Amino acid sequence: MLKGSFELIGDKSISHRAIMFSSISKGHNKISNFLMGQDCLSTISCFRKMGVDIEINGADVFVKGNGLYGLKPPLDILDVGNSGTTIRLISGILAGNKFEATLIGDESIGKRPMKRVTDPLRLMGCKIEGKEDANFTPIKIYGGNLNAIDYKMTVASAQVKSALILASLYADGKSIIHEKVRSRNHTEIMLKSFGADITVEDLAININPVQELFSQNIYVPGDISSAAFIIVGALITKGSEVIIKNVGLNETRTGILDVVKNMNGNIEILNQRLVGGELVGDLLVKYSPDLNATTIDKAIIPRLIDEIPVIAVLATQAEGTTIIKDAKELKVKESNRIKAVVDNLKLMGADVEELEDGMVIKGKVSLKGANIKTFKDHRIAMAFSIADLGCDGDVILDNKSCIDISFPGYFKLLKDLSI
Ligand code: SPQ
Repeated sequence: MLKGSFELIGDKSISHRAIMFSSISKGHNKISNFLMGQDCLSTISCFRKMGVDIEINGADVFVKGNGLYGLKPPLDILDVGNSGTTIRLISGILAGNKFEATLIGDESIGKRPMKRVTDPLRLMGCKIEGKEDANFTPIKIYGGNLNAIDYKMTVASAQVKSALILASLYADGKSIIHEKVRSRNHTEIMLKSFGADITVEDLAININPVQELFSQNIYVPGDISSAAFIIVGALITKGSEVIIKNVGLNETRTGILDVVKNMNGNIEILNQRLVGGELVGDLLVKYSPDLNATTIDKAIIPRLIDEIPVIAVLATQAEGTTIIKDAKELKVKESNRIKAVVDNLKLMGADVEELEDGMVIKGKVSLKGANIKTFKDHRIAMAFSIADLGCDGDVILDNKSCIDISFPGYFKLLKDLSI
């Protein structure tokens, strides 16, 4: 069982944005509770290569911003490692800067589609070269002289939206980005605090270019996507009771809380407060023996996209048929997360069927130990470490180190909470 309370590590999405926006602001920035995960360290490394002075001190990061037009041409290739957020968002910034830069990443990044970003950036007048018509790395961006855009997005993606908002800061007039479905809005919230001229009307984001962004002190709230593993662990293991402190509760990220409530999970939000424009609170989660199945589809999907692997584990412990659909995007994450979850759950004895855009899971079943293929995907590794908690036998992960991408210290925390 899991017992105790702990402070949650910083949010990955917000940590990336804090480094990027600080780097293109004017003045000294302090970022507290920064996530020292490998993905966020890749973002730091890319901006250092463009002449930004970034110092790490414990969980704080100090960034001396170069100003909106002050980045230097990188002397070296920019390597984003495993980070989709870095490559998508940085492309928007590079498109606005008058120099050439080449982006590469690891094997998984090499398979993740970039046309969703490079196509609209080309429409803004940016010259971009890359494998398969700039769909895959290496991608070379020749930035500068962007025209404004009025663009209807074709995928529900915060990364595409953010890249286009960032490019719009450098455009020659007002841009409008129309979202298909509302996705996480940390870029809009944080850029406004840096002085960007951004207004949001329903699904339309209006951006007027500005001369400069101004430095900030940023506190990064805890990552609800990381909390998700502990939430599910506590819900499914007998006798558990955990308090997770300092969880980011931005409404565009809290789909998992709605799902847990629909499934009759015992979860309570305590001590809600607003920190730097983001809602934060503590979560009290207790073992829930009477979980029921649910359907997860449509507009909630972007609000819990990264939590689906562990929600699937939860569904195996719920009575009835859980349906997850409209989640095709899972196929182009760090791994094909639909296949990875379905195949591994089958190995553990779950009743699960793969769909083109999701999966169907019938519960409740007793899971058994298995050798799990993580595909070096941090969310798959953590989801199946949670499946291990209630199962008969042992789960053996073929790779554990990938967890450092988003949750350094994960196994120590799990051990500290386990009694
Ligand atoms: O950064 P990366 O590799 O894309 O990370 C993932 C994750 O599981 O941590 C997705 F694989 O999160 C994305 C998320 O799925 C982070 C993100 C963001 O910070 O803007 C947005 C989502 O991606 P998308 O493509 O839906 O915009």
